[in-house]
Amino acid sequence: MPRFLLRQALLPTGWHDNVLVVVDAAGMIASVTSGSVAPDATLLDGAVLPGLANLHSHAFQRAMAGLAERAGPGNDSFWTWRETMYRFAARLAPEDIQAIASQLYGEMLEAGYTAVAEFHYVHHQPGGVPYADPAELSRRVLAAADASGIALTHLPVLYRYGGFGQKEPQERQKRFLHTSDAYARLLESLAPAFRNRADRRLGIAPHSLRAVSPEMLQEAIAALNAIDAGAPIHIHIAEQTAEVEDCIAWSGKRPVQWLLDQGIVDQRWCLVHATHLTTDEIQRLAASKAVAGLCPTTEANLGDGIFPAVEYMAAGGRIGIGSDSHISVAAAEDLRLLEYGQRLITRSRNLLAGGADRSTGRRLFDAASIGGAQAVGQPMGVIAAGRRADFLLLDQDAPALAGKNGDSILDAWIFSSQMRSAISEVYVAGRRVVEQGRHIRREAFAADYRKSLTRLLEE
Ligand code: NGQ
Ligand code: ZN
Repeated sequence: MPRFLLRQALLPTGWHDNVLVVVDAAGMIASVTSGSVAPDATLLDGAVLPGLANLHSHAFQRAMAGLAERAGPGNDSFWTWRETMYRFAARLAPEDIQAIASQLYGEMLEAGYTAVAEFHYVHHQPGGVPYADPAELSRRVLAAADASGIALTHLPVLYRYGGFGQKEPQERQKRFLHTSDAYARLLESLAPAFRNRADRRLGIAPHSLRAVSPEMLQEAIAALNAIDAGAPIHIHIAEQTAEVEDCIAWSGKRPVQWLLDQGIVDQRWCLVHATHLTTDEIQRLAASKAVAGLCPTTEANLGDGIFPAVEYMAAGGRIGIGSDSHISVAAAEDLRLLEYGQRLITRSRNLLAGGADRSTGRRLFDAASIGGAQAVGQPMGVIAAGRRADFLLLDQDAPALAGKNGDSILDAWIFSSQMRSAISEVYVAGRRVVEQGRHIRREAFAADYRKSLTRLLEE
């Protein structure tokens, strides 16, 4: 069995030295023993963290990151960005989806993410006709994950309507749409690809309360439960104030309030964004044990607003982070911005540290690793027996980390390192996929990605 000796490692009980980790043939941790001597083990000579889960991704959007930063004729908003995004989504061919996702997943691994929840909603051909295999584009995403080595929670998206009250969808949304029956068939046809794989999980993602009816939401959950009754359920919610207003006009309730009132939200759920919350919603969401899926760099880029993280985390609310539109793919940067948003609105510091004399970086990292693992429904998030052997080795020589120990390493990595440069090696299920800061297939992915982008942006 592969054995690793971690010079300094963050375990559930804190930092330990010389940690021997024995990994089984499936890549799961069999045992963890600190204070070990093991000259024959593979030495990870520096500070080692558990891999993080990226709980929210729309892979194709990686290829349009940076293309929506030019002012339009009127007032630019989330909704004008969305039009640009729809035009871009309309042009993608299956090989583009695979090339973009492969490039992105390689970048995610370099950035410290060892798993991703892919909120996958481009399903059909341009115009809306399904591919010969209706799961064609899901299979492209699975292939990209396998090529990169990242663990994947695949969340095919259920999308049917263009707005609250079952408004008909727009022409540009046609590639996304399913009936309940077609959606259940999609899940069934994908399920075999997820059996007996510790690095894959199938879940569902009703796109938003705007895009599905209450009946369809129930039907989708029933279809998932027939396959895996504990599997993740993700939904976009309360990201923009216009959505909150439309939801009130439709139901008399705010989106998070409406969803919580259904009595179905529990640990399986990830409420993505959940930006706009009342005090009552904050308390109730925290008590539900669901994860709030925060995507600070995308939320900043799209002008969403600032999640009330201080109150929510003080109430015991669970969080995780996602890179969503991939305007930035850097775990440290999303964690940093989460804290900075709170600082900027309260004109105060170290707001998410969780108490006096505690490290802000440590609290952010612990919350995101544990909450992220819950949201993606994978055995990860801590270095412990029974979990997958996902490790991040921080670069001993990174100037930002010089002389740091224990939690100061996390504070320095999150607040003062240059993006992902401080991660030197990454392991998923005991397999090394990043060496000297570079994904092992970086060149091949970049070549295919360039080819796709050149063609896409030429048209
Ligand atoms: C998405 N993205 O599905 O890609 C959405 C925009 C929508 C974010 N919300 C579309 N960040 O919400 O309708
Ligand atoms: Zn999203």
